[in-house]
Amino acid sequence: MQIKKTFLVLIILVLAFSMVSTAAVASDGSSSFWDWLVGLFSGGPTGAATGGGDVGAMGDVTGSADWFVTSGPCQVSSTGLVTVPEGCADTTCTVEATYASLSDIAIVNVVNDENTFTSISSSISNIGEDQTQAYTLTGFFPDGCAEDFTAISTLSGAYCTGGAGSINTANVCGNDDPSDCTITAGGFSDTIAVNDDGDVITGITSCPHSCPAGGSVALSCEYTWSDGQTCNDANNICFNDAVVSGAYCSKSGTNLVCDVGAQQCIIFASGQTCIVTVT
Ligand SMILES: [Ca+2]
Ligand SMILES: [Ca+2]
Ligand SMILES: [Ca+2]
Repeated sequence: MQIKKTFLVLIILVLAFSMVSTAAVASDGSSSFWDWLVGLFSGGPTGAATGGGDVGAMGDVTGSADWFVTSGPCQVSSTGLVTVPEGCADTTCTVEATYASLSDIAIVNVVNDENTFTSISSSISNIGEDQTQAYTLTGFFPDGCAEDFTAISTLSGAYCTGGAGSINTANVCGNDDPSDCTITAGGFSDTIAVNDDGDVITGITSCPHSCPAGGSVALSCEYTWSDGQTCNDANNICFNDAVVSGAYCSKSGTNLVCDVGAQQCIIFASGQTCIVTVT
């Protein structure tokens, strides 16, 4: 984006110096600004006026001098009015004035007038599980200027670690959408979504080994997933999904019931099966 920061610098440079031929009498030189301007031209060929004492030889030639900006973004008018366009960083300008055979320069410090950013934005908005990725974090000021806050950024979230430009995500068991990462700097935050990496159910584990004829056994089971992890996630819960088949086999609550006469019961869940021997 276009980056710029507002500067509101308006300076009127009053140019004065000692001139033996000047009849006009300037101010008494008591202000520091005036003293500075006197000092500005104190090395001039016509001799120096000094603060205090007799400054009757000084004249205001602001409107008569030629003004130039020799460095920096400033502009100066024919009457010594310095203006600065919007920008995004502290800087300096060099302003030069010449009058007759005299010249000197002034350094104008241009100070950034926007120091508080009001929003931040991460360079990435989502990331997969089990990834490491670089990011940048940009803070935006009300005038549209931007600044890089990557180095001071921190990360939080159940599956996120890192900060300062690097994000790491955990491998999250199951196929639920993992909770987001929050990236923070200067009291502002942005969200990085963590996406499931496409895990699918590949099997059932932890089924009951056996079931006593005429009795029952807890119908505990878990899914195994394509990334090798084992879990029941928030909405894929094996013992809830389980359908029981086989003669004299049934499901009662969270139990597998094996009536007398059953030889084996089969547990089906999400396309996977496990066989329970009746003893
Ligand atoms: Ca995974
Ligand atoms: Ca997953
Ligand atoms: Ca799920």
